[in-house]
Amino acid sequence: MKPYLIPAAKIISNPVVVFVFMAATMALSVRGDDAPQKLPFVQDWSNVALITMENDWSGVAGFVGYRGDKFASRPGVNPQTITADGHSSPVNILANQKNPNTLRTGGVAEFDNIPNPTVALKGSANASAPMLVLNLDTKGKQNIAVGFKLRDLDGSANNSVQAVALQYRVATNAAFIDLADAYAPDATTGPGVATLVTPMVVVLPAAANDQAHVQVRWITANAESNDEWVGVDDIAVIGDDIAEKPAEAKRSSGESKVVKPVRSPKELSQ
Ligand SMILES: [Ca+2]
Ligand SMILES: [Ca+2]
Ligand SMILES: [Ca+2]
Ligand SMILES: [Ca+2]
Repeated sequence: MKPYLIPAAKIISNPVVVFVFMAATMALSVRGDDAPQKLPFVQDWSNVALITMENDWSGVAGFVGYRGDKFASRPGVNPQTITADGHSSPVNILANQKNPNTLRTGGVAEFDNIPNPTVALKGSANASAPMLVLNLDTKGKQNIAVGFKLRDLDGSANNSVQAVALQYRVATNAAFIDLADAYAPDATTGPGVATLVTPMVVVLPAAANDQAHVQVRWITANAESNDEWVGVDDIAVIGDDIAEKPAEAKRSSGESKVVKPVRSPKELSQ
């Protein structure tokens, strides 16, 4: 960010610069939550100070949660089929929550007062398709791998078929594209059990390589019975550097590709 490099003395001596700088800083703070994040990127939600206020994502680089009101027409819709942009639904985070068993409100929540803090999703009649959106900058990267764990946090009597889908898009005004390999038909078990962990690793399609702005979205949908909280935890996104063409190849007219091996899911999870 160039403004931060301007010597303080010059800023103070120029009121116009001061005004422009303040305006730019304010704009950045408003958009800070959906600023694309460079790779490698990790978020395990262990810093419980990132989210402190209801519906405020400004402290969490790259993430915004939405409640997804009326995004599912009825209970039991497969969230893979919900691909519309979510910006029209309310920005949502139920901050500083203590107990997934008793938090009946659906939406996106931060459980920071449990042994392993996490952000989580739960559908309801109102929050019919809550979603968590991560903004990424993949410039110079390829083989973009997204790893995460879905955690059943809900040890209450609820025992729903709680499906969670992962989607992505490159243009932020396009429909999302579902990633079938990362679909969890039911990320929870029950009743009275909160132990299931579903680890996932998926390599994004090549369309996500080398892009200034890629969005990845986790989305669930109101289940037919009482929904359960599902944590979206231990998120890691990595990519391989796009190799420069060797000098020899640049001089010749032929297309010489440098192919790097894709990392296996086993390696990623280590
Ligand atoms: Ca965690
Ligand atoms: Ca918190
Ligand atoms: Ca459960
Ligand atoms: Ca339900």
